[in-house]
Amino acid sequence: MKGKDMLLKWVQEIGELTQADQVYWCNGSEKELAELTDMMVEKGIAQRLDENVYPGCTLFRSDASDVARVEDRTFIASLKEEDAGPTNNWIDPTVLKETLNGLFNGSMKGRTLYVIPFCMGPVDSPYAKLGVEITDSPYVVANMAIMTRIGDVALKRIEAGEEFVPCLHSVGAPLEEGEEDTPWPCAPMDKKYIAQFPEERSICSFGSGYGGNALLGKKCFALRIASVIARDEGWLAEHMLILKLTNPQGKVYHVCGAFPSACGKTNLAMLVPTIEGWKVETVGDDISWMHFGEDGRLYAINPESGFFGVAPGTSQGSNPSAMATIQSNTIFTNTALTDDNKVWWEGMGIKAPEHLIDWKGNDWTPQSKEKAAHANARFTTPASQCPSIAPDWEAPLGVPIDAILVGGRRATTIPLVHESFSWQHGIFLGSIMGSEVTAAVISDKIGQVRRDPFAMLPFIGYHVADYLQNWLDATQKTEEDKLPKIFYVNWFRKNQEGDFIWPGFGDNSRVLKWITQRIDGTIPARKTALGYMPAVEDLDLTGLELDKKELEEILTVDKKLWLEEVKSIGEHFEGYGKKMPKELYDELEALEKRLNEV
Ligand code: SAT
Ligand code: MN
Repeated sequence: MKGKDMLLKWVQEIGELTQADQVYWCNGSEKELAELTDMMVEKGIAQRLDENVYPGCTLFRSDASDVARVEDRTFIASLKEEDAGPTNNWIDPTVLKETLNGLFNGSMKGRTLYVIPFCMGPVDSPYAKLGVEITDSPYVVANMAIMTRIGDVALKRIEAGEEFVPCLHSVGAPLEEGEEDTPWPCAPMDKKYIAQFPEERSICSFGSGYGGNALLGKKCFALRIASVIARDEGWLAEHMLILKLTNPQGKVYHVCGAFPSACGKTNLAMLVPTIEGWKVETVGDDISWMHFGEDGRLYAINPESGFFGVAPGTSQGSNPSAMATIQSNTIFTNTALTDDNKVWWEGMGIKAPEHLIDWKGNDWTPQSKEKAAHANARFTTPASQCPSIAPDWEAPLGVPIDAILVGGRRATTIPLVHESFSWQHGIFLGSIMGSEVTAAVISDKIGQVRRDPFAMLPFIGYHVADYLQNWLDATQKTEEDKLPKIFYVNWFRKNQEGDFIWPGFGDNSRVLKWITQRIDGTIPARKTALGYMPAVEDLDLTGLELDKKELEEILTVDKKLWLEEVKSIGEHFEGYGKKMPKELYDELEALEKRLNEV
């Protein structure tokens, strides 16, 4: 959609369809956000935390059924089914629109319709994209105000004639005359729809108020719709953190990392190195839009302006920068609440108090069987407050990327780190990524390994084979030696006792150091069947006491397990259909051959 007139027309149409009580245009001011928050506190939708400890912070509790993304209810409604590919749910867009029209009809009765113009990317970036979300959820407005640049800054660009993505959202719970509202209205599962229309470049989300289902700038726009735009325009929209790394000599590197939801992207993006003289600064923790610069290198911008991070497990030890960031102006969702109005969650590094109110609003004591915070409890917090934020995190043209990490949670098989032989081999590594499913999605498969190419399985807005082809095509846009080096990492290997072998968190800087040495060509590597790997001695392990045998184990190729892996990768490729690029089958064959040679 384009232009102010189209926007006004669309808002009017939706206002009539949904029968909202009133329409409110968000300007993005601090005053507006403060008033909205006051209103939500007054209505009992939100609770203010202790102003002395957590100024400007609120806590929300979701409905117990509405706690994470819903992939089964997420649709890519492309004109042709084959364009959605085998990994997406597809419904004919005409049919889906009819269903949605029925659902949105009167869905905002008794509620305010908020219009949120928003900008994904720095407002002065030529790579930024505009959107307008219509929602009946004030919680969504408050979150969007943190996660994106909302209001007049975005409206100005729309008024100047730029295209915008219309994003329609309703919690799907109209209020009849005199009916009392609930703190977290939403619709039952079979009425939830998270719908993307790739050709039209529009989004329609019904029935859920949570995270990626409702904050439509995030996964729906910045990944599903943007991946389609990126394919058409020749760039990349990816589920990746972006970090800036400085070595003791002051040399700077930028690294992107693709990891599935709840696999530590936020922690890695804010890592505090445990090795002397190294520094990590944060550019983004979830999404990276990468364009080819005039010099042929890939440059990344973070389209978001906040972090929607997993609370459980976040502590002074695991992520001190996140802990400092969330101290003010932060929205907490589904954490536990202490008797003195502070938040608490499992893995916060603070002993559980004798009494809490759990995420469902019930009394909780350390004897309780259930967790006090939901495993997917989240904080929504402004990036600008992060002590590790890179000074140039809003650079309009982005930062040049030196390395791309791919990885997931795998207790076995995948070594700590290996480097690809070539760009094509690196894309192969991204395409075979597997990870244990986390609580970031409502699923009965939590804990089971699923293939998740570039951590984009739930976020590719088109055919997965075409998506992988778009990655391969990078070598036609630039010379291979200008492209980032690709590394496959796995921080999550476990020993026989089920304990993690690698300490992770700040110690991941040791792996990052090896990666920069590989970029600079200052350290040799062992050539293995999988790729280039460090020997134990090649890693800087100063000050670490680790079991050498276990370390060797996570830096070895287990031929038997890998031959099984090859079989499973073959099946997974077959599942992607005939369009799968031949280059990836070639890589699989070459891998099998190398494995059989050792
Ligand atoms: O709920 S979100 O999709 O925004 C979080 C995630 O799964 O990464
Ligand atoms: Mn994510």
